[in-house]
Amino acid sequence: MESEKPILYNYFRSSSSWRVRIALELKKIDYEYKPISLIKDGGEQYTEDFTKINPKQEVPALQIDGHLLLQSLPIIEYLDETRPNQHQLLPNDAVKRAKARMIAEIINSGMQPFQNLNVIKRVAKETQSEDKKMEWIKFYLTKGFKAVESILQETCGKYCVGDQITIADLCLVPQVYSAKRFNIDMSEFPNATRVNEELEKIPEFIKAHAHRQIDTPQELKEY
Ligand SMILES: N[C@@H](CCC(=O)N[C@@H](CS)C(=O)NCC(=O)O)C(=O)O
Repeated sequence: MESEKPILYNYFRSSSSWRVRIALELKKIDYEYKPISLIKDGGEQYTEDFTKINPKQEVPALQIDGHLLLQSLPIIEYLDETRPNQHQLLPNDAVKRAKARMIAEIINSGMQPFQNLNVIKRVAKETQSEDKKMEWIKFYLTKGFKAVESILQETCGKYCVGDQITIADLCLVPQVYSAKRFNIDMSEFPNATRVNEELEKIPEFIKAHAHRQIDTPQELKEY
């Protein structure tokens, strides 16, 4: 295993980046934070240099152990497999592992893509309407949270799947933040709300929060 300090290319408010930041904290991995602004000058994700790092022009990307890894969920699984001694994020039990991945996947493929910056910009452009854009986001986030909530009814303990922090929790916290940002009424989702509140108390989750990063704008910054 190479000893160079890992580099995380990310953006403070990117929910996919945030998942990986939580994993790095839980795994006690010291890393270099390379901010890639998704808004500055039309978006640094589109620069030639960053496109060489991630041809899909998205954050996060993680340089670690001599490898460049893309896609938050495979990155988290890699960290879990290579650092199994700290906070195991995929449960040993096959059923619990499947349920944790199920929740993570609903958020990863069924919610985040619909609120992704380039997608919502296109919706606003095609419809010529900010209201239609907000309706679009609200529709998909509400649909996703309905599904997550019904699974949590069966799986949750202190956290999404029992009392162990799993990959599902790493996805839930940034997604709840996004939902609140887009004015989704979370009172419809009491389990997701309660689990999120529990997770938000954990020091590693606090450290990884969008409002505590080096590229967090001053007006949002919490110390
Ligand atoms: N499935 C990818 C999603 C990555 C992604 O969509 N990242 C967003 C921020 S959360 C992004 O970089 N968006 C740039 C854009 O929309 O232009 C992952 O989990 O890493």
